[in-house]
Amino acid sequence: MLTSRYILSLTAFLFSISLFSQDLRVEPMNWWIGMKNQELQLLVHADKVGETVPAIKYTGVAIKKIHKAESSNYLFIDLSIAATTKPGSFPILFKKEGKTVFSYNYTLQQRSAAFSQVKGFSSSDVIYLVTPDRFANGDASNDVVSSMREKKADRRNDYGRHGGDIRGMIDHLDYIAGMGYTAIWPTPLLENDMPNSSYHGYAITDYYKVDPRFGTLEEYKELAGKARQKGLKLIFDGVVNHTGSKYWWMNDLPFHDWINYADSMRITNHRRTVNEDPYAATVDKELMVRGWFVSSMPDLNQENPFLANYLIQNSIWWIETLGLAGIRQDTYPYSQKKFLEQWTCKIMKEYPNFSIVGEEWSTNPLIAAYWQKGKPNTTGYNGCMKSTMDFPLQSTLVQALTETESWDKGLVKLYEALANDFVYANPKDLLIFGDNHDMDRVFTQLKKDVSLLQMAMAYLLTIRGIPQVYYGTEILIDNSAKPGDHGLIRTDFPGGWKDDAVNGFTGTGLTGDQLQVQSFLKKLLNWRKNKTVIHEGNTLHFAPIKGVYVYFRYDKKETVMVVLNKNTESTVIDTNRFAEIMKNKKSGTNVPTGEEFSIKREMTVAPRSALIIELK
Ligand SMILES: [Ca+2]
Ligand SMILES: [Ca+2]
Repeated sequence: MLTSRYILSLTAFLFSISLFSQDLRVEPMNWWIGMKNQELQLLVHADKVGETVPAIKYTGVAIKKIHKAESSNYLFIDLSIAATTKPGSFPILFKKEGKTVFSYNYTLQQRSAAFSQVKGFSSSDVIYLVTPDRFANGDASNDVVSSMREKKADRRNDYGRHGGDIRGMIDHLDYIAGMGYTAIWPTPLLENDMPNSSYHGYAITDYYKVDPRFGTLEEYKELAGKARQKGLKLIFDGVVNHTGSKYWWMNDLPFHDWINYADSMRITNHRRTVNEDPYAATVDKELMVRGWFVSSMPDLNQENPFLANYLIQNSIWWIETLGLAGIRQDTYPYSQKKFLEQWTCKIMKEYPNFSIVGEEWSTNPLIAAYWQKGKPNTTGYNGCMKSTMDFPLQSTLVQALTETESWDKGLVKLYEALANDFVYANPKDLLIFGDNHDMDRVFTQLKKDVSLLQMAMAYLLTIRGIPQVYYGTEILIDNSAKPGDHGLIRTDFPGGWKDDAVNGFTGTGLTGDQLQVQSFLKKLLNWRKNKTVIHEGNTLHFAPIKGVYVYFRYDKKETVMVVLNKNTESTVIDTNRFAEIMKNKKSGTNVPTGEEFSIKREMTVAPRSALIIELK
């Protein structure tokens, strides 16, 4: 029989559970002292928390303002955190009629001095882009998480989860660093609790949670730390334009205008040029930035100042938590411009050496140039993003290598594309690539021609810009069986799963072609690491003639000559034409082979090849 005292204490215990352990959410969950911006806005979510009054007693921390939302289940609290505040924890008490209804233990840590000065990615880097679900399965125990909406892992389904994870990336950092890459960009690792196709990561359902099928926050921190030790910069794939439709707040929005077209979903018109177009109609501009990317991804209204703060602070939280070197921002032109200015500039103010690259999928250099910091724009957009993606060069490179040569086709297109550099504020900060996770594998685009692939890679690794290579390009992963199929584009890296017969990491079972391209890239990537002439040097190029395109990268110390011969037979070139740059250079080193040779007037270039020569 229960004693009355026991009943009393049990009641008190249950009461305290109901008060303190309810689903109380405070975001950001923690913060730092020593940030340049000493203001912080907390989002608080709990049942009727909007009817409470928060209180904090901690020296240096003051509540400046409390904002109620339209939903009574939210509060937004503006804090100021003085520079002199000591690191530590304190309770935030939420009181109603004098009684504490909720309590949250908030922690302020000292900001990392090293992270605040972190050097972003630049033209001295080569980025390895990885789709984590498809790279390596380092922990089979997280393949299926029963509480998640997508119940199965199924490697036979191109659009299912295959089980790759953070542990798999950690396990293969030595391979990535050994190949000569200096940065790694995993596609998003945050929770995507969606009923299907959750593997790709772009339908985030909690901005503060690592998807448990990829691992834990501790593992993400371990990845960041170990990558840093191995000289690999970590890039975060950010998605601030939209979330997944199963985002936790979707059933209880703080404000009606938190989401665009919250009542009657409309899909964006994808007419991205409205951002630049001086004649664009308002109706088209509105639909472009407010329409949903797809019906399962609600569009965020970044004009709501609380949402804007939430997204900016979230990005800073991840940079400071992981010591990130950069952010790749998804669907960049779909966000509201004023927000993009705030988001980029506030991040760059906290981390002056950081790098951000935005995805603007346009093959028009005028559109790509528009978003780069330093570009004067008539529409008044003035963001702080240093890099933009060179989709124009990507499509031109493939055309240049696959078209039959003529006056206006083939290599001349590549030559003329580079002439467009005059529109960019800073061409060397463009992200250049042969493919990425959203388009056919470059090997497929180049019709599975190994020689053309090597020429494409030689070009990307010697021309201006920040090269990015999609995982598995080095072992000729292709999707030629189903062009355009995103699931197959993001195919499993062989050797990433325990029982794989072929192993791209060790070389077991690779074909001669695969081994050759892997070793060619390894050589070139490692050579490029310390070549400031490639990172920062000048460029001089000569109009292509008869299927041969010659360009030079040079600075005060060095000159590198690159010859792309597209012909299917060996071709003789007359080096007298390049006298203005070659001057009296008498010999050179063939970079991929290491072979030394003397420069003669006539130079024979092997069929379908790239010759990269350090001139002496
Ligand atoms: Ca796994
Ligand atoms: Ca939008």
